[in-house]
Amino acid sequence: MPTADYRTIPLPDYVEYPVEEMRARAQAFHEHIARRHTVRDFSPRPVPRDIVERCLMAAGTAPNGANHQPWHFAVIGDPAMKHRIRLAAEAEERAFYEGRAGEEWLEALKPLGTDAAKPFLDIAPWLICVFGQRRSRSADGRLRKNYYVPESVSIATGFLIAALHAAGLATLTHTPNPMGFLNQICGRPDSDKPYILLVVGYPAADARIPVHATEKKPLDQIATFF
Ligand code: IYR
Repeated sequence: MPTADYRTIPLPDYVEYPVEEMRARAQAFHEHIARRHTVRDFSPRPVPRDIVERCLMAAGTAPNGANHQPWHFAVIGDPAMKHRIRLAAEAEERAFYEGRAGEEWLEALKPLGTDAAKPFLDIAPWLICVFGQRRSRSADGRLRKNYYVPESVSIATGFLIAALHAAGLATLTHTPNPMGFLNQICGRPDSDKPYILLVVGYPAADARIPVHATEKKPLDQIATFF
């Protein structure tokens, strides 16, 4: 039943391509996104803020629960704040690598060569703390419960990573565990849960990536058609 709350407009900006062009575009996007690699060696070269802002606007278009857009991006370029984050993250990481992870997890991480040192948190020009909001305010100021928060935040983060890559920037999805310190440092309420700390910048001139990270499963291992 239509209600006063439910109003529609014609689909405003869909673009249909001929099938051959669709095929070419799908291939071009695959080739484009396959050139995105998680980078851990960042350059200190500055990145203009407006570029990050535009990528966040792209992230903000992600599909999400009830269109409550249950996310907040705390964007940190301030060196003192980045350093506080580094110190707090490294403290958690030391506990993780010195035992909290457990043997199986540490074994799984060996091909990535990671350890508790996170110099990129000082070096990269931007850190984006991605928070999921369990509750947030509607346009008219009412505090509402949010839905599908992890799913919504993950999709938006995927959009963000793709947007940053399209702009020519390198990213690292960093997940120190636990990340509660980000609420304190970024001044976010307890109802905001930190999901991912996205490190953003130019790769260092001599950046390297683990071979392990380049080994992607073939289609027949990731998809079943019926
Ligand atoms: N958060 C740690 C450990 C880590 C865990 C996974 I799963 C990774 O894919 C990579 C790292 C760290 O950042 O070192």
